[in-house]
Amino acid sequence: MNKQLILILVATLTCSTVHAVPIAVLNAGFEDAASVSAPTLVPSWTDGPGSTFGATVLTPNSGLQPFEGNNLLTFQVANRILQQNLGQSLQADTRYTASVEVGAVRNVAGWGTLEILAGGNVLASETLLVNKTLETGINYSDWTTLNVTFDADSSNPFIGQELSLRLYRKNGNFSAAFDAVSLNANPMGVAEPQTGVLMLGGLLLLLRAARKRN
Ligand SMILES: [Ca+2]
Repeated sequence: MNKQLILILVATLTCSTVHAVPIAVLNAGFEDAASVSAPTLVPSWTDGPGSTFGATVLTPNSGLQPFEGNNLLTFQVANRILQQNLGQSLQADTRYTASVEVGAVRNVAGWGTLEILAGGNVLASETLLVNKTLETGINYSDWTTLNVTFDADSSNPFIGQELSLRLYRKNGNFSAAFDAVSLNANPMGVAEPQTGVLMLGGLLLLLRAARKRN
């Protein structure tokens, strides 16, 4: 085999194995036992600006079951915010992808929101309607993944400021539930695995053609 081709193949494989780096979110599934005994205090999370005692950790024995573990998070009062400061700063040329599972604990309308922040500034926000009765909503007792993505380029004014995640229920009735929060950071400009696989496929075809010529 041509040495150059071998080097290209190795480089392609190396490129295609780069993965997103998870950023630790504490008590991400609301499983910390203290949550349940003191439901208005959610360990590792704090109330967001202007929000107090809005979040509740439930250990349901009927209706919506937790996406993972024994507990889920919900909000008994609208416009309450739960926030976690992550102890890591916003990095340039990085794609951040946050996700949370959103469900409905009541058969009424509710809105679940997930936000990525740096230095208290909202970088990206997504909201999911939770309502059994609307076709566009999530079915009662189902979970749907809510994803939020933000690309921090080198000119972003909040580079170096601390990252946070926020969960909240903007309006509506007591319905939206949350579980399994996560955040990943992925350096931008790195080939996605799919791209690497495609490149590898092309290179193998070239290799086969070169062999035939010899
Ligand atoms: Ca859980």
